[in-house]
Amino acid sequence: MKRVPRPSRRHLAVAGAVGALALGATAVLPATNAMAATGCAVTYTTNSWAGGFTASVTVKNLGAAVNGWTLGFSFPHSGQRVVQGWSATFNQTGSAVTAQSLSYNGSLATGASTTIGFNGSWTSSNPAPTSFTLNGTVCTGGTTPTTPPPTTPPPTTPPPTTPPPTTPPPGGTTPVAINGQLRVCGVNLCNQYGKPIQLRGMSTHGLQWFSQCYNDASLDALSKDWLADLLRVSMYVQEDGYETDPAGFTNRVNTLVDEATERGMYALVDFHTLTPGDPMFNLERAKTFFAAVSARHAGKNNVIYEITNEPNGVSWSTIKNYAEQVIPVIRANDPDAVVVVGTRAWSSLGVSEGGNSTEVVNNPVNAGNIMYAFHFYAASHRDSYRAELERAAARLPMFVTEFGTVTYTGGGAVDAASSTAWLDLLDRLKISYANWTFSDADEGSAAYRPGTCYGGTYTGPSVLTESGTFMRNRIRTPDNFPTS
Ligand code: IDC
Repeated sequence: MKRVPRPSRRHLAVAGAVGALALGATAVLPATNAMAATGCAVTYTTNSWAGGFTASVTVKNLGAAVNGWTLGFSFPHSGQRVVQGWSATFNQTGSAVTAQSLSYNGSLATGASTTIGFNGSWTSSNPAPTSFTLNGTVCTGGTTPTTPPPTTPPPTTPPPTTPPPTTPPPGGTTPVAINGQLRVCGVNLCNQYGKPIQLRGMSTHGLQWFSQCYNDASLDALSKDWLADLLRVSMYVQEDGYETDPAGFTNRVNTLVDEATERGMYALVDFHTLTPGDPMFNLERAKTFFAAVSARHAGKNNVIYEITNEPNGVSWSTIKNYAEQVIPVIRANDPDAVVVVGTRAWSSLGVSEGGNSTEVVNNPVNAGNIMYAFHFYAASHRDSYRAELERAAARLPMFVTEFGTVTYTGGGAVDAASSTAWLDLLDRLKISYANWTFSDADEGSAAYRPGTCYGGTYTGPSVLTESGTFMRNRIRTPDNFPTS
């Protein structure tokens, strides 16, 4: 532990003032303003199981507006630890915890509230903290911290001879019921227990061409026959897509997100930019679209946002600039949602235009809880692309939001050997993926034979293409999501 020289009284007083100001550290608030934050109220709720818990902490500012805040509290019991937090930067020293606001939730007007949370661990008991501070001011705003009793009793002593009970996932066995709200932890996508998971699923084709393929029967097949975790909803912006009917396409996306939700699948909302390759061309459309969609689904825990499909012919710094303008629009409505950012050269981390992932590692998007997209087509992209993805995945949270078993044209024969090598790599690295496409397009990448979507039957071997058969076999294998 770092040894700090004991400050004199005078230094202490100065340190106190700086501490108060630190709440608004980046703001030009006079110290008195920050000090004027005389009140706050905190609601602390937990969902607890043997040895672990998820805490949700809502902070209401009853004092003057602040721009940047730090919440402080102490755990009553020495065995309580923050394991993985979200929507704030958590630090724990001994039993004292601080949670510092992020760029998107630092401004709290008088009367405004924000919710942060964390996964924690505990040993012999898990009581709620009894006192909170906001920028150093004690929260006396009246809300009593509450801790419902653990849903499973704490371990008994002496320890049982049978293995400790595993907590059944609350509320069912679908991917979303088990994993809940996802968040990025390190380079992984983690579930509500703070454990890395991989989502495996399918991408729609362009909604402007294949909406007949997305109905109750086909989505039931995807969830119950394919056992998919994820539906990527591909909404082209050009090529007769969103730009021709923003309200209509926003509705179609919203409906499909609802359909995925009903079936306990995650929904990946793909703003499918392709030509032109500069995402800035669609910046205003992206802001309008994501403001609407994120507001509509803010209360859900299964929505992931993919803000640009395949930037091409543009620099990484342009893509980063675009991301840093679109992400705050989403976060304003849905602060916890994971956002995926496309990468240079058709989401190849730059490789298809002669670059590599170093440009992202050295200049990441300035936002938390985000991942980066990587796309490949197995018959066109092989070892050198696999090597670059593996290298990048050690440093960056990666999500394969689109790939094909065929060539990059979307057509041609399935390359089973390369597809197997790719999926084995993604499984080993726990990289989530969506396959192009869950449709009956007349091209090798489509999972269903042409005409299937006019027939109404989506199960059984006769409706699947070679790619569909291959992908269904891969996706159907058990997920074994960790729940403790
Ligand atoms: C392709 C479709 C094809 C359609 C074309 C239109 O498979 O039916 O005519 O788009 O632009 C991508 C893109 C994706 C492509 C796909 C296959 O994200 O839109 O779909 N692909 O070419 N990147 C690499 C390959």
